[in-house]
Amino acid sequence: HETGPIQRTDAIIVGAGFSGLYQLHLLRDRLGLSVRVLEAADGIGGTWYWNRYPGARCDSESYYYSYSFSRELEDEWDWTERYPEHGEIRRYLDHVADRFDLRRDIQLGTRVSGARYDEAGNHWTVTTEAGERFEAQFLITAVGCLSSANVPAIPGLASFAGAWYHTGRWPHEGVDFSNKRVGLIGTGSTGIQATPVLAAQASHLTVFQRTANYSVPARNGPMDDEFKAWVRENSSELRAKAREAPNGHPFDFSDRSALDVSPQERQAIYEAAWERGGLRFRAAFRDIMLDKDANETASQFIRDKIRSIVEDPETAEALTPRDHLFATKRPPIDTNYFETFNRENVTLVDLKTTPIEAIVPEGVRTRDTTYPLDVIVFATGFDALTGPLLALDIRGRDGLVLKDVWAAGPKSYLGLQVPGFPNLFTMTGPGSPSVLTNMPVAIEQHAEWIADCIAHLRERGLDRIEARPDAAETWGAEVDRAASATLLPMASSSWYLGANVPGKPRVFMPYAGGMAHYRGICERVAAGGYEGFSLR
Ligand code: NA7
Repeated sequence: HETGPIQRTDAIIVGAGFSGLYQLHLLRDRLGLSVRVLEAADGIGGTWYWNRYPGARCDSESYYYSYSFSRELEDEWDWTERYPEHGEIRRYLDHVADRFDLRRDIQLGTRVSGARYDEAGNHWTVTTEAGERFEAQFLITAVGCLSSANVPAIPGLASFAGAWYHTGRWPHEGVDFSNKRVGLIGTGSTGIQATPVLAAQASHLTVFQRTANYSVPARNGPMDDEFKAWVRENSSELRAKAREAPNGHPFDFSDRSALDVSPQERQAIYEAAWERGGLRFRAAFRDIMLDKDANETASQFIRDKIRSIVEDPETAEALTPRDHLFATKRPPIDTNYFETFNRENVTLVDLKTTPIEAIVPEGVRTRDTTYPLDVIVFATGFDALTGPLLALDIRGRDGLVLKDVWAAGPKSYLGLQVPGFPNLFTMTGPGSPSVLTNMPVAIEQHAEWIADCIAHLRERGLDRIEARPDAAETWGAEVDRAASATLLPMASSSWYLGANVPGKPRVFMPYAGGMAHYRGICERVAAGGYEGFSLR
């Protein structure tokens, strides 16, 4: 049903998380466009609006998991912890929305159900579930990459007598786990964050693990005054370092190979990296993500750590990852994850030996037994990258449907545009390096590139930009090449490959050539008059 008058603006942005907020600021306040942001949730924050599960916090450190475009914003905001918790990130984004007066152009509680390009009028018509219609020359998706919750189709879920939740759709009032028998399915970054917190609250926690995972201690802690002062003093340098880094983190990457040092020296370097903690463990040697033998030394170090932490040898064995190498799936970081399996009230179920057969009214039934549960928590991840975009039902020129165009896997130019879909920009989409990057760094680059592109069109009296098919083909080959130059495609069960969603095409989706390199490519494309795009 379509009701009401069509509401017209220059641009429509879908999503009010980190991406949508900054894109709105740029298009409205720097370019002077009229902009409408449509957001499905009842609040801003995107990922951080939805992910409120126990233990939810960012794996990037707070002082660089934030916008860098405004020095004033940076100076007036104080982070309390090394890794910000979900609530603190929401408060930060609320502050940004207020500070830049963004709310007046954001319409909450508005879920987009379709977007159609009109060739004759050269505009996009966006429809919402409530039947509203919006029209704009430019459509920008800022819907996130990990926002379509993946609840596995386990038979019997509807029959479960208790309550169940997906971590990415967490009830805002919270869940009381006291005196509850809780089952947690999934041991990715989310399950690994949630496990220790759930174990502390529940009467019993059963963790259902399909793939054992590597994890490095986060070493979270309060931001003390000394550290805050250091961050302020070094802010410009830290931001510059993040911009120039392969993953948007201001890490000092070692220039040494893990294979060029003695075993004793290597062990000492890994021990120091383990003590320091966090995602920067990867930076201990330059070739951990590039060379199988080098990576194996890191993988083995973590396997040994797991065995040294987990007291029960059988549990330790089941927790030891063997199916993939360290960080070839998104590497989690944790606070007492492995230690939690030493608690009396925690049980690990290895689904590789006893798969889940069904969910029954009283709990989860595996091949050999039934685990009675009051609550099931699905930490089973997302239909990553393509899921949120396909949910918008985007239709371009000549009746092209994005879902059909991407049936064999996503194709894009620079991860920013898709041939056949003029004036549509996809922030943090497949083909962009965003999910392999400290996200705000990728987001700022995307938003600025898109704003510059629209400014370029307007200054020249042009009204349409569309990626050329040959450019998208070439970019697809570059995405493949970049992935093959790393160890990332080796993890056959990773969501980078779409492997976690049954029936999804197995294509390595993110651009693995590094954020800084990607930024350079995008800058050259723009400087060359938007090479690979047709401008009209
Ligand atoms: P992930 O990383 O996709 O992890 C999901 C976990 O759930 C993973 O251990 C999966 O096992 C498991 N899973 C998925 N489906 C099932 C079924 N059907 N049965 C049992 N276990 C299952 O999602 P997260 O939310 O942890 O993290 C997503 C991103 O958020 C993360 O990378 C950060 O960027 C932030 P599998 O490994 O597929 O065997």
